[in-house]
Amino acid sequence: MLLPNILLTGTPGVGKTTLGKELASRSGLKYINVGDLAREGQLYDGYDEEYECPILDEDRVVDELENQMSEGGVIVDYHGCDFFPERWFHIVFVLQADNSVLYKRLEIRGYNEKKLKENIQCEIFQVLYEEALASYKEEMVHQLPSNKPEDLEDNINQILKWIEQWIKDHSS
Ligand code: DAT
Repeated sequence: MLLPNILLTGTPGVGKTTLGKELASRSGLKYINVGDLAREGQLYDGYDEEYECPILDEDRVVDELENQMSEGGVIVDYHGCDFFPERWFHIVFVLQADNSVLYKRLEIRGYNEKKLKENIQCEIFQVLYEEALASYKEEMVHQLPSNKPEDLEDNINQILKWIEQWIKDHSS
């Protein structure tokens, strides 16, 4: 059976992991968190002194994922999307949260003032939405509100329906 690949993107803290894991458990698709994958495989290329974090080795991440992506049925979660091959994904969701909501979530995570400010600005300027629009066909890119538990439930149900329809459309 053919299964679709789904990209979940958006500013850190918008709820990609929460949605991705729940969606995986309810759809049977496989969930991959690119941040975790990079950490486990040390898929890094240097260290960013300004942002105090390792720099993702995007080519190695792509190589690492290629086989699974060509099989299908993968949900990918990452706060970036311009380095994945466009052909990998059948749909792209950009999660979005209100500033005050996002601020609280990132504060709880212990982000420092600089990192908090940068991420809130990233959300205000819809950086990930713009990146998704620049990287994928416009009709594939969908924004999802991700402020409250009801949003999560709505998003899951909506995506489950989309998956079901995609599978029907691609079975012959
Ligand atoms: P991300 O993976 O985008 O960094 P996350 O899934 O770790 O985000 O979520 C960050 C926090 O927000 C976490 O404590 C769970 C909470 N959260 C996520 N989606 C939510 C929603 N729809 N309603 C309420 N809280 C949510």
